[in-house]
Amino acid sequence: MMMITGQKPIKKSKQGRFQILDVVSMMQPITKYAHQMASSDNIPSRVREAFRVAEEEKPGAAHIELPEDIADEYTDSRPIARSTVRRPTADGKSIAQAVEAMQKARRPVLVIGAGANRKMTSKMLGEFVEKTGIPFLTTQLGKGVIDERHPRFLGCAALSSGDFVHRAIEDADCIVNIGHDVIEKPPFFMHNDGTRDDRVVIHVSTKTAEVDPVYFPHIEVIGDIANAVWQIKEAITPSDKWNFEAMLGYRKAEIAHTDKLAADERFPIFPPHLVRQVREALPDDAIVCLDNGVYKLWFARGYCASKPKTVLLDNALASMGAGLPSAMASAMVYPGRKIFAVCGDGGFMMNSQEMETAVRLGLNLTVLILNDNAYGMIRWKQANMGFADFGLTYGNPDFVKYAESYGANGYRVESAAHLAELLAHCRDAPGVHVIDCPVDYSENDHILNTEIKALSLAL
Ligand SMILES: Cc1ncc(C[n+]2csc(CCOP(=O)(O)OP(=O)(O)O)c2C)c(N)n1
Repeated sequence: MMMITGQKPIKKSKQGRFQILDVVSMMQPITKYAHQMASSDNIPSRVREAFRVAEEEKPGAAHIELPEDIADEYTDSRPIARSTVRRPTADGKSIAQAVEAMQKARRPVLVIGAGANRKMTSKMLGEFVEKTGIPFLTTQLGKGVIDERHPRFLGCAALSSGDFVHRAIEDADCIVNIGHDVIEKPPFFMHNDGTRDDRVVIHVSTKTAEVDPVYFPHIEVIGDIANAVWQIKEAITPSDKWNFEAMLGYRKAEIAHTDKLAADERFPIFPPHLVRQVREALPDDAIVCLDNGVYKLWFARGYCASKPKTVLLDNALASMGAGLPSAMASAMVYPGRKIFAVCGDGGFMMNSQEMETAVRLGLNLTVLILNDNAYGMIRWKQANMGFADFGLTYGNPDFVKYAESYGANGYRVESAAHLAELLAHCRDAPGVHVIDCPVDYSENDHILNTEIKALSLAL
């Protein structure tokens, strides 16, 4: 993302410090590049630089501040064209080390993270799994990089620990961590506390690993990730000593557990059932844009993504309020695809005024609000920490009338069957739709904190 903001004149100010804030310093910690233009002659080089930094791995936001007086200057400088850049490829010796470690292992596994969520990497990883049969799991930001209907898919690491997928990782003796990004909640922890840990960890990324007490990989394959995966795939010979039975067994148990929950048609709607319904209502290339709340865990675990970047979610700062804006951006970039934002009532209300923009721009999208009249995620956390339920409930507007007041369409779910009808209707009808869906969160704590851990541990 490239952002340009204005500023009062910097050379001479008639109004003293009025309305002047150091925006560049404010942007610095949250962008890859933040710069104030102090001379129009430098605009082409600074703009070119901002794009270079924003686009280079890992891509991110860049900010330029353009003060009024600089914007008003004349310059002979001309735009600077982009160069053609190829990312360096991984060195052959590191590829050989990785291949040797994987071939020696009995139970290798692939962990697919944020940095692997790129078109060519997705293709290469698909080919790699086809050739080797090595199972894979993803972080939240790696969701959909390989079709999750694949029989070698082990699950998405959405909870911090104790899930079926974590048991599968514990079973591995060689973890190939592809596109690891430290901003994500780690899907596994290495031990540096005397606990025996014989697992070999291979880090495949564009950058060397940032070492911390729970991550200090043994082998690093550094370079373009898609190319590295391709090189490893070409060099590796599948081993007849590999045994994935236990790992796949954990996944089988997870599917059985989720299937049972997803069949529950109670009203207010049960979150695992809602996830199932959304999946069934949407085509493969639909984009689900999650806000941040406890339902994100249900979606990350249970929504079967079959294509890359079809589940947009934030596993870093996880700011509430992102669901509707990311759905709007998706609808603008992909007008031909079905776009669904999934928000909590709390997160939706943080940016709900953007419905005006969505309606004005004529976007086609649906917002599904999971309504519990509370900050459900924090309720769950407080319950788990043994605190009294305090300060987390509130009243909401009438979401149907609220949507209508913006010129959007509003609906309220009255049963599980009605939810299915509404999802199908909103998928097929143009315009902005808002579905107010009462949810039953009463079992979040028990299932996510206790039941899953107990079931996976018993295997
Ligand atoms: C801007 C922001 N403020 C606070 C938080 C901390 N936080 C995470 S989830 C959550 C509650 C979300 O409530 P809601 O959107 O209603 O979803 P629910 O968990 O109830 O499904 C809060 C307060 C955050 N992630 N972002």
